[in-house]
Formats: sequence, C-alpha cells, structure tokens
Amino acid sequence: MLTMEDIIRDGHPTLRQVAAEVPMPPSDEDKRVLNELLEYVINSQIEEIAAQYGLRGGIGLAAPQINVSKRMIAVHVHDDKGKLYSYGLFNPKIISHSVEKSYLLSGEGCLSVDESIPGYVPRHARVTVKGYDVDGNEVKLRLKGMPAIVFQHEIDHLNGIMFYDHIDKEDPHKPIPDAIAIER
Ligand code: K1U
Ligand code: NI
Repeated sequence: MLTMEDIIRDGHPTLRQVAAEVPMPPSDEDKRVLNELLEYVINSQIEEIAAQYGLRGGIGLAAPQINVSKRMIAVHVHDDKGKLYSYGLFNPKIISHSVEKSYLLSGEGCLSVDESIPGYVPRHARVTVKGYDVDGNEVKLRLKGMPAIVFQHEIDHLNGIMFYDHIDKEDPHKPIPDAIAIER
C-alpha cells in the first residue's frame, strides 16, 4: 500500500511534466497503480488506518504525485448532499465546462505541498469528464460543487499544473467576479 513516503513533494520535476496517456486496454501494472491510488485516498479517510500508517487525509491523488508520469487519477469525495464520488480513472479529460466559475472559500490543499498556501483557486463550476475505469470501460461524469473542484485539481496534476499557479500573486483573496463560493 502507498504511504506518505511514496508521495513526491513540490519541487520534484515530475510534478511539472505533462503525463503520458495510458494505452487502452490497461496493462495489469497500470491497473495495479490505479487501484493503489484509490486505495490511498480511501484509507487516508479512515481514522484508524490513517493514524496507523501516518497517512495525510486526501480526497484525490494523481499518478505523478507518486512519481508515475501517466494519466491516472483517483477521487474519493462526497458532495454537499452526501453523495459519494469514488473513482479511479485512466486518461480523464474535461470534454465540456461551464463559463461560470467556482472556488473553495478555504482554498485548496495538496498532498505534494507540505505548507498551506492561502488564496482562491478559480475553477469551472461545472465540468463533464470522460475517462476509463480500471477495467477499461468508458466513464462519463457530470460534476459540480466539490467533486468538480477535486477532478480539476487532479487533472491539473496530469498537466504539470499546481493549484497555487491559479492564485492571484498580488492579491490571493481577490474577489472572483460572478463565481460560486463553496464552503466546506
Ligand atoms: O491532489 C492532491 O494533492 C490531494 C488534495 C486534493 C484537493 C484538495 C482540495 C481541493 C481540491 C483538491 C487533497 O486531498 S488535500 C486534503 C484535503 O483537502 C482533505 C482531506 C481529507 C478530508 C477533506 C479534505
Ligand atoms: Ni494536489
């Protein structure tokens, strides 16, 4: 199983690379890595397991964060109605998005960034994501709220983009016009 020792930190060059597409159908090795990513985020949200292995809680993880430069992400997060979005995806792609933006009032965190970096991270309020599950079946998801934010954060990792790249450097809490503010 993955632990924090497997997660590379800000400054590591892999986090700035554009990750490679995963050939479909996926190899057994690529399936193993995808399952490990999802296992990490699930385990990290179970208090006893997180404490036992020193896992920092996470709601998403992307393969480049474990120094695997391939297009794979895992997300395990509830929306504001309590609906669980638990997915491991190969080659996730935003195929359409709203013009309207949203952002987390408390800002974003990242398992590859040890310090907290305050500021608003503007995201698309709604996205449609297409990808492939661990068995190579196509998956299409319409997302809003927190799940939409997390998928965009993870897909950014596949393109070498960190959440703080989106924060206004002069004024981190500059109002984002017409955007939906999300509390959590
Ligand atoms: O990709 C990552 O580094 C994981 C990151 C994902 C993320 C956080 C916030 C906004 C968008 C994407 C995290 O999971 S940081 C930890 C976190 O936010 C959290 C952990 C446990 C419970 C609730 C939140
Ligand atoms: Ni991150």
